[in-house]
Amino acid sequence: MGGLALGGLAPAAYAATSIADAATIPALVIGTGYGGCVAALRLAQAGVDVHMVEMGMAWDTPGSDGKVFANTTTPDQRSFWLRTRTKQPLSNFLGFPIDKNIPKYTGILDAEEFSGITVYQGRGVGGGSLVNGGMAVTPRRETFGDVLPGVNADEMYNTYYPRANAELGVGMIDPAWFDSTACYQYARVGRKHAQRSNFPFVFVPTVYDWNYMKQEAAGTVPKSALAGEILYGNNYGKKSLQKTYIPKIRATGRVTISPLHRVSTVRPTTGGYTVTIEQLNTTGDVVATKQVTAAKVFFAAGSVGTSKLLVKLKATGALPNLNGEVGKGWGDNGNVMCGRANHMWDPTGPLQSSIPTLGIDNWAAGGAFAEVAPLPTGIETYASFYLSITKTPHRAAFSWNAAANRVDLSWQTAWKQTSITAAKTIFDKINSKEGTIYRTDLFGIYKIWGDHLTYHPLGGAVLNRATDSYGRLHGYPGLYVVDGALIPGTTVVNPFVTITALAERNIEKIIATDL
Ligand code: FAE
Repeated sequence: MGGLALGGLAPAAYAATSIADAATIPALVIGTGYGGCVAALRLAQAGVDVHMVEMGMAWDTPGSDGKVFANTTTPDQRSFWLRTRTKQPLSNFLGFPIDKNIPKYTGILDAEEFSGITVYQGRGVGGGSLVNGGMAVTPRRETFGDVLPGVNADEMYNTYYPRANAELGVGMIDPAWFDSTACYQYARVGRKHAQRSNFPFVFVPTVYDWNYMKQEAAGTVPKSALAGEILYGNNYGKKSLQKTYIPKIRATGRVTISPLHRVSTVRPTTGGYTVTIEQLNTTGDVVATKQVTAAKVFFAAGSVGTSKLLVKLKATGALPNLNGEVGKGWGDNGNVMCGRANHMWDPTGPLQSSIPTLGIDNWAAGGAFAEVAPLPTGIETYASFYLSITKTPHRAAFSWNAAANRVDLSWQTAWKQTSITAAKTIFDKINSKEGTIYRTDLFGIYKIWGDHLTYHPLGGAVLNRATDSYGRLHGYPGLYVVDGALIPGTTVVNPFVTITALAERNIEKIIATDL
């Protein structure tokens, strides 16, 4: 399929189903993000019938404005998972709070609050691919030992990273267009400042359809990245899983998907596992409870979703033989955000593509990889804005809180100081060189650092600890982890390419040996 056609297509509709009570299925996949889609596609191609269960919505039907997804500048009920007020990562602008009331709805972005950290996650068929920035980065090979110690790097770099990049449709911006288009002025300013402080900068590959973006800039197609679409979904140009793995999954004819269904329990039974599934309505109420039997169950509910399920199931006696590593080794990929105030003669432009494409690599010297991020407000802000991924030793654990009937996370906000220190190795130097200062109006009043959140939850069921070296959970044959929970807290860069590549590696082995 050509880039134009792919970019212009609305997300492919597929036959969403509602799984029947008492169904018996060979393979059940919990969650429809990267790990879940890889597992479902490869199992189906190997001849196994699969059912995918997704707590979020299908996101294949336009709302009253004719669009499937809401715009970042005008959040509505579609924007957040069961909240009555938005919780935007950038909470303030010019010091003023910008959150607003919305109807409670099974919207697309979950801002899940734990003590000390808010974890942003996508909800819906396609998982995080629906809401993420599309930055599709393979870690430099020399850093791979920090990411997945114990995994053969040759195999990953020769086979599974290339496979993941090809399936996800990863591509690079045309550098000549980057240099000329108004919508990346903000990134060119970021590059200039990085260069003047002698930092190496890199173009970041993405899954955006670059031909489509060029046409957006030319005004010949409906705007998506150039209309600021990102956090609440992208209506046209981004190649989310809805445009890559999911159509392939559908084409196998062997996979059914139940949106608005949430797995609550998995317990052993003769011939496999009994899985309890709650069907939700769009205000989040449980409208039906179903029990199905699956020979094999693949946990792909994301780092947080999978960890929460496993910790609860171990503690409450459904899966008591899971080992003591379950819930451990969770990290935030060192995420921290900040803005810098530029001089009036250094405008970043009122039109900013929502897809970041430039990074400042100070990993080796300072433990920070910073992306030049947009502030797509539609007005000139004179601000440079950055998301940094940093080296941090801190790892938290999930635990079952019986009194409150929920899973807690032992993260401490103070741990972000390590990340701030690493990010400052870049931005203190740039500020000093440029004679500029940090913005203090984006995360509260007089608050420089966005240190309250992560977009990159990783770990909680770590490879070679809670599972064997291919994601088979210790203690329960036929139970697998296939998502970001396997990765012990960092991918050094943005995570989804690594999550996809690891899932490709593991499922290949599982199909060859377990089925
Ligand atoms: P994920 O994609 O989170 O999928 C898990 C799915 O399971 C979700 O759809 C859940 O709704 C569903 N689920 C959870 N619990 C249950 C349950 N009990 N029953 C049924 N379903 C359930 O997992 N990464 C990058 O590499 N580049 C970026 O530019 C980037 N930007 C991001 C921006 C934002 C705002 C966010 C939130 C994330 C971003 N990420 C980015 C992170 C990336 O999307 C994330 O690492 C992956 O989506 C994780 O993939 P998993 O397969 O682990």
